[in-house]
Amino acid sequence: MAYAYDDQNVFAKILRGEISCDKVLETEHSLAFNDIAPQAPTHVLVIPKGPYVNYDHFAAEASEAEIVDFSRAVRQVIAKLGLEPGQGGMGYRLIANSGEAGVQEVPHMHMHILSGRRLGRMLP
Ligand code: D5M
Repeated sequence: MAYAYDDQNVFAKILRGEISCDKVLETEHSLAFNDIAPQAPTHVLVIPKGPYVNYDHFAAEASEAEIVDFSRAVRQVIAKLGLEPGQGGMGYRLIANSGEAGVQEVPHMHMHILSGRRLGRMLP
């Protein structure tokens, strides 16, 4: 089944410059900015610039260049904020809510980077 992308979602508007964001980092294919409703002292969102609905869509249809760029952009944010575990940083959590079960609210693929405090366990 084809993935239906809604270009009126808030992250599409950020990418088009129609609304502003608190930018952390930008690469050729990705953009990182602070979450508007932070759930931890550090809460950054990383999005691909391409029109992908969720992680599933992105991993299935993005080019290798986009996937590598995205993966590295996540890591660049982590390094920029000094979060690298085992390298003096306190570590972090990555979350990509996708679809209904994931309770994804914004239908543009995004990765949450959470840190700044010891996060509660989500899995038993
Ligand atoms: O998370 C969607 C996330 O997007 C949620 O943590 C709030 C954030 N959000 C919504 N609008 C904005 C703007 N305008 N700037 C920055 N962050 C925003 P989900 O995984 O879809 O539930």
